[in-house]
Amino acid sequence: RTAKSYMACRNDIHRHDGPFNAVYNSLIPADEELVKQKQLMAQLERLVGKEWPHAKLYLYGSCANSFGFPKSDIDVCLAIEDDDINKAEMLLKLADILESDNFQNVQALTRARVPIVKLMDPVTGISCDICINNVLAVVNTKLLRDYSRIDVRLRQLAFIVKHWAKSRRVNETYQGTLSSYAYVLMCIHFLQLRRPPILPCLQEMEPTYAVRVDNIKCAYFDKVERLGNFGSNNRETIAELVWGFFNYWAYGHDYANTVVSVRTGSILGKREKNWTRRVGNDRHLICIEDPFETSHDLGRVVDKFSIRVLREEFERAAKIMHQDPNPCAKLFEPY
Ligand code: 3AT
Ligand code: MG
Repeated sequence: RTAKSYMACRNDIHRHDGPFNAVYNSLIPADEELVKQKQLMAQLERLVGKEWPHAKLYLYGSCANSFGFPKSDIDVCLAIEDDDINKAEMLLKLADILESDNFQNVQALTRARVPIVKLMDPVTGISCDICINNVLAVVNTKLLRDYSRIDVRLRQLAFIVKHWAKSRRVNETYQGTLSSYAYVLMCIHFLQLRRPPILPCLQEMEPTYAVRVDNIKCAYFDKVERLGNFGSNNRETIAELVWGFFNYWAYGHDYANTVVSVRTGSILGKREKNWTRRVGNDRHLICIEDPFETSHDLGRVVDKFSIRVLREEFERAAKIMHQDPNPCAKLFEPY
């Protein structure tokens, strides 16, 4: 393509804002769902409080980070400050309590990587996973939610990327593709690097929120309402950003040498993180640094087969954004 036709296609991209906005609006959960979630949480708090008066319940994941789709399962963390708890025993006890309270499909998965109790609430129809002391997830949920409050374009972009990833089946960590959490971090990072930026780097600012979790210091500026219209000098619209996002991951990202880092709002070298070679099953073929657990690469689930699948899907999406007269229809075509 000539530079001229490329620019023409970029300038013309705005006509897809309407369809992308329609997709976004169709994906936001209704308020009644939040009401039901609160109702279920109150019920769980009552039951847990009877047995463990010092325990606290927190929502985490997509039901609380503002990037959740309608009818998603909810993730709950039971936090208890007690050094000698036995998680497995506690989960089994919790499962007993829930079962006696008429919850359905109650199941304690004590040997999972993150041990949980699963349940279904027949009153609200909501399914729920409860884990114990996964407090880092509660904190990273808050970070994502705080970023989403700064500029609506993050939520729009992330919903569209998540919807694309689910439609194209590249949101399956068991198959070596990326988690929703990883995709949202990729979107935040992308918006931090726009010029002018659409999002700031909250962890590089004077902290107004600080907690220590599992010996990791988690601190950042969380008074985002004070930022005003941070991104307003950047006028890019949703269609342009979707275009730019897929273009970056298809053709712009240096997979061999770099790491995307929301923590620093920049691109780091794999070398400085010591992520240059495979260690065990961690291959670092696409590197996304966890904002708090900085030794953790969210791309570590990706292997040499799934990296190809992923990159082909990024290229497919970029081509559709460049060429297709109706990208919204094609982009989300089921795999
Ligand atoms: P879905 O809408 O369910 O796809 P989600 O945001 O609930 O999206 P996940 O189910 O992937 O995302 O994860 C639930 C939460 O668990 C999100 C994040 O707070 C935490 N989490 C997930 N994966 C990781 C990880 N690898 N490291 C740290 N925290 C993680
Ligand atoms: Mg989830």
